[in-house]
Amino acid sequence: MSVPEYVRAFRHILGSAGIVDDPQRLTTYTTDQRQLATGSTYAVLKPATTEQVADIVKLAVRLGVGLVPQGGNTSYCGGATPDTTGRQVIVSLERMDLIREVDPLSMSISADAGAILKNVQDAAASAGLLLPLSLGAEGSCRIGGNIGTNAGGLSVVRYGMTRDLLLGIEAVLPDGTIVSDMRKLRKNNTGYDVKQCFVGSEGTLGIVTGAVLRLAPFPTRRSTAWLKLAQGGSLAELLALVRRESGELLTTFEFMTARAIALATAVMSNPPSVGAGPGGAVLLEFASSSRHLDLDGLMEAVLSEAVESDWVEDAYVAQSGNQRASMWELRETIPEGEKRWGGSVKHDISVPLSSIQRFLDVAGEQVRNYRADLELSVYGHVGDGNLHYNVLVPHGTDRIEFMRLIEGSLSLWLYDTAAALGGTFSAEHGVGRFKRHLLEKYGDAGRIAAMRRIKTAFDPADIMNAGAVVRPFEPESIR
Ligand code: FAD
Ligand code: 2HG
Ligand code: ZN
Repeated sequence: MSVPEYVRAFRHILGSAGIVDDPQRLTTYTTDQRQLATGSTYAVLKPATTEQVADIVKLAVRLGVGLVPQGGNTSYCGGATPDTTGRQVIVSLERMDLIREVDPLSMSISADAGAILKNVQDAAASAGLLLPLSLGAEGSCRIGGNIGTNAGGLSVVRYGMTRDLLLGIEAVLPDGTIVSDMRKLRKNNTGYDVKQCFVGSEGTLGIVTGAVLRLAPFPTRRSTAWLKLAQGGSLAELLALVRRESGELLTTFEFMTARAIALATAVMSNPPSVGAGPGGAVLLEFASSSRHLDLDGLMEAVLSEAVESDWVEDAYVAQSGNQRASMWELRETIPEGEKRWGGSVKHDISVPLSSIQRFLDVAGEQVRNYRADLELSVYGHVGDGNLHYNVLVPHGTDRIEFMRLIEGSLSLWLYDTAAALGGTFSAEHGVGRFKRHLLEKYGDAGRIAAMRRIKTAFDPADIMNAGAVVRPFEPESIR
């Protein structure tokens, strides 16, 4: 069959509103958000219902067409971008964006997989509840993409990652079978937890079409502080102190170096003048739905203990909603600041909390030994042991060439250091197409074999997002 015949066959299922084949309109879907990879496709399919998803998957199997699920296309590892063969077709969930139900007593929300995260948060908030998944891309990423990458973000320290919030799922398997398990149950020990297979699978095991997510009471009170860290203070010990004294009220513990902060303030119209100490800065937040807790009093007590311990030089507690918002804006603008600087080579490192300081010390030494003039933008969700250890592209240097150079040398030193400390090369951004070689290099052989068995069981023909994460076994090697 020719390309126009494929397009006609998909249009027959989806109608004209359900397919984009105008080459000009395809480009926003075929390049990843960091503009590192441009794939090729002749169509973007936009189903409007789960049944349509099942029908296009069945047709794709019959025609031998590869499918690449896409949500908001905000991910970092090229998993939502087709390859360059021109044989894969994108399945965008953007027309499936309904909030299906908010159930305040069960504290759950169900939504189509194409719903934008911010819209799901807002729907929960209007019922007085919190969807505790929060990230800088929340205005454009979609629930299916959050599940696909097991997104983390800014309140994992309290609420966990997407995996921890998922109660139920609806998904289409690579042969067109619909898995319909949109239950709101906290307890359901009835065999394998199939929904978890889709979490972090980056579109390789099927297409998620709906999800039920766990909600939390909406925090009516928050206390937000900015801590300037002293030289030589221990981040892990500071975090342990804060955790111990704040109980379950801690929602955010975000670390930033002065350089990362400067990148953000350079692009903000009205940046707060909070700054960093010699050890960097921490954005700390406590939140509670209770009207009876004195969060600011607790924050003051915790901060004075931290200052006494010599880990913190100075600290400010936000005195208004505006002050809080601008502290948050500063943190969330760092990725944009890096972009406007001219880009960075990103390392989404995770190490056990007890090794954070060791990682920072060894990695800092490695960067200095590699090239003393390199600048770093280091920040991240230290409450979860996750550092974004990014190397800025020097001005006047070609971004892609620099990235290739660093990724073939310094990046491997950094990943070796993380691995030696029991850490990983991808904390929250996934594997996608860009980090497959790292999975092969650093992944446990048995674990990779198990992943390939799962992939083979779900998708032996490699219809779903071929080229991302792992390959299935060849049929003869399964036995
Ligand atoms: P996409 O990029 O469209 O897709 C991601 C992967 O999921 C792809 O492999 C795709 O094939 C698959 N997929 C998409 N939809 C489906 C579906 N319906 N069914 C099956 N598979 C699917 N990430 C974090 O974890 N924490 C952060 O703090 C964070 N901050 C960010 C800040 C900024 C400014 C930006 C640009 C990104 C940030 N990210 C962060 C990364 C990104 O936002 C997340 O990975 C997000 O979860 C991706 O969602 P998406 O809808 O854009 O997915
Ligand atoms: C964040 O924490 C995101 O802001 C982006 O995960 C990280 O751009 C990055 O390196
Ligand atoms: Zn992050």
